[in-house]
Amino acid sequence: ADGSQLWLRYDKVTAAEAGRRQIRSTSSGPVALMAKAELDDYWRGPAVELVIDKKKREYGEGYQIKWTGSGLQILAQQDRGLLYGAYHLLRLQGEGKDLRGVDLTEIPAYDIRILNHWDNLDGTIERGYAGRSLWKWLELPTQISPRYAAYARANASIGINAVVLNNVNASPDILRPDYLLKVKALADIFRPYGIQVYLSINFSSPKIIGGVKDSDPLNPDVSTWWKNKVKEIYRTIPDFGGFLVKANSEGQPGPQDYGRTHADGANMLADALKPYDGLVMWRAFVYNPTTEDRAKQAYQEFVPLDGKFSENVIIQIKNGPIDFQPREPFNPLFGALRKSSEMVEFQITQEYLGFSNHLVYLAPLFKETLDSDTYSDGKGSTIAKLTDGTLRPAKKTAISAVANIGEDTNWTGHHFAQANWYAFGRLAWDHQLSSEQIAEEWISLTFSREEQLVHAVKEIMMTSREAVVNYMMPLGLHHIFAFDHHYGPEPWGDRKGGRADWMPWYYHNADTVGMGFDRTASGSDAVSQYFPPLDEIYGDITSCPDSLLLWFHHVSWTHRMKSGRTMWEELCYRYDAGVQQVRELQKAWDRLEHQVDSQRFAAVQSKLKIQAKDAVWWKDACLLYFKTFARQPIPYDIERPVHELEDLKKIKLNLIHHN
Ligand code: BDP
Repeated sequence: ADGSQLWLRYDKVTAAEAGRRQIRSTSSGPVALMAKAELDDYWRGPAVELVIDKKKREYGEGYQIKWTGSGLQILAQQDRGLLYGAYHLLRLQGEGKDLRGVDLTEIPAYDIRILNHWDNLDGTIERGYAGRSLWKWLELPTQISPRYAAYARANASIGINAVVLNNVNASPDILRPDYLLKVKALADIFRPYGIQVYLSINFSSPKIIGGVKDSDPLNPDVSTWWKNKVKEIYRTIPDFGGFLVKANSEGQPGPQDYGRTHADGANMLADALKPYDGLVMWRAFVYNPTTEDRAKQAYQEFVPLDGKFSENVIIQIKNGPIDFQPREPFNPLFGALRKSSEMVEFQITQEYLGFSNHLVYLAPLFKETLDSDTYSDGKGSTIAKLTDGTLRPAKKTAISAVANIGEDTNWTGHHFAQANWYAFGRLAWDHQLSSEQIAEEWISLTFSREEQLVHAVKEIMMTSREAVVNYMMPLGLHHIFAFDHHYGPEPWGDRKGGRADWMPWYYHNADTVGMGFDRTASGSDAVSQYFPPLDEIYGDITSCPDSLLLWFHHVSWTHRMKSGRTMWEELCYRYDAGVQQVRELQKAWDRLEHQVDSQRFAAVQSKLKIQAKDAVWWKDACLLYFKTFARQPIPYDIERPVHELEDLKKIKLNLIHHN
C-alpha cells in the first residue's frame, strides 16, 4: 500500500451487497447527498435512514446514531451532522464494531475545526515536508485535480469543517480577482464535504494591490477598500469563512506600522466581514527583537487590549509562548484575556520535530495543552474549557492547526504523520478522547485491527513524543535548533548580527555555573504571567516539574534533581534515554514485518533509521557541547559519543526555508 488512502481504506460494496440494503435521506442538500453517497459506496451493514430534525438545536453539527430494530438511523439538525454521522458509521464498520442496539450522540466540542495551510502561491510550502502544495494555482480554476476532493473527504471524515488555504506570511495576490476565482473553484469542491474556505491576508493589501495611499486601518479609504473586497469575495464565495491575519510579526505589515493597535486592525477587518457572518482569526504570535524575554511578549501586547476586540474576532494563540517546540509550558495568554475569544493554534507539520523523517505521535502534545489547567477562573480552568465555550461564552468557538499535507502520494511524507492530521481532527471534535483511543482507531483503520498489531503500534506511537523530547530537548530546554531550517542541533549556533531571539544561546544560557532560562522574579519574571498557584509552582526550583525546569530556571550543573542525580547527570541520562527509546521503536517496528504490507513497512523502517541516526546526532551534539561548560564526564554507563564536536559543528544542511 502506498498510503494514499489514508485511514479511509474501505472497499466499495458490490452491486449484490448494495441490493441487500437501503440508504435513504430525508434531506437532499449537497452535504446530505454526500453522506448518502458515501454510505451507498462503502456501507455493508443494514439499512440506514438519514433524518434531519430541525428541532435538535443542541446538536449543532452533531448527530445521533440509533438502532431502530431493523436498521440504523442518523439524526441530525444539519446536513453536516448527517455527513459526520455517516463517517462515524463507516469508522465503526472499519473497526469491526457490532452496531445492534447502538444509541450514541456526538456533539462537536468546537464550532470551527480548521486547518491552516502555510502554502505559498508559487507552490512551495512554508515548513512543509510532504512535497509541494496540493493547490495548483497555475491550473486553477480550469483544471481540477482529483486530489482536491480526496483531501476534502479526508477532512470531513474526521470532522474538519474549515481550511485556510494560504500561508500566514501572505501574498497580497491571493485577493486579486483572478485568484479569487481559483479560490472559488476549491470552495465549490469542498462545499459538499461541509468545508468552508478562509484566507490569510496581507495587511498591506490595500496599498499593494488596491492602489490606496496606505493601509492604515483608520484611513476611511482603507476600510472602504476592505469592505468592497469582502463584498467581492462573498459574491464569489457566498459561504466564505473569513480571514486569518499575521500582523506586525516577523516582518509582516500590520496596524502598528501606522501607530494603531492590533485591535484597530482586527476590528476594521471584522467590520467588513460582519454583514456576512465572517470571522477574523487574529494571531497572537508576535515578538520583537528587544531585550524583553520573547516568551513574555504576546501576553504583554495583548492583555492591555482585552475587551477592545469586536465580537467576530478570535485571538489565535500558539499552544506555547515560544514556537511549537517539542515541549513548552502552555501560553500564559490562555485565560488571561477575559473579554476576548481565544483559540488554540497547534502545528501538525513537524517544523521542530524532525520534519517528516521522525515518527512523533502528536496527540499527547495536543492533549497536554488542552488539559493544562491555567487556574484563570479557579481550579479546573483548562485550556479546553476556556476555548470550547464552557467557561467563556463565545459567538463562535474554534481550534486550529498548521497542516502537514502536501502532494506526496501518502499526503504527509511519513506514513505515521497521517496520524497527526487524524488526531487533530478527532480532538477538535472531542478533546476528551484519549491519545490511546485515537491511536487505536487510526491504527485499526490504517493498518489492521489485529489486536496484537494494534497494541504494538500503539506502544510505538505513545512512546514517540517523550522520545523526541528526550533526544532533542529534555528538562525544558528549547529552541537549540540549527538556524532557520530547524532541522538538527546547533546549541553552539550564533550568527553575527542576527536577532538574539533566534539564537540557541538566548534560550539555553549555558555557562560554567549551569544552564537554563531564568524566568523567575530574579530573571525575566515570565512566571508572573501565570495565574496562582502556577506562578509559584513554576517559579520555585523545588516545585517546578523536571520537564520544564530549564524553561523557567537557570540551574547549576550540580543541582540535585528529584532522581538524586545532578542536573548534568540527569541531562545525560535523558538524552541517552531518547536514543534508547528510538532503538526500541525500531525493534518494535521490525517485529511487525509480516503484519504490515511491505511497501509501508519498508518506508517506515527506513525513516526510523534516519530518526535513530538523528537521535544520536542530537545526543552527541548537545552533550559534547554542554560538557564544555559542565566540565564533567558523561556518565560511564551510557552510550559513548560517536561524533567529534568539531565535526558536528561543520554540518551545514542546505535546506531552503520558504517564506
Ligand atoms: C514559525 C515559523 C515561521 C512562521 C511563523 C509563524 O518558523 O516560518 O512563519 O512561525 O507562525 O514557527 O508565523
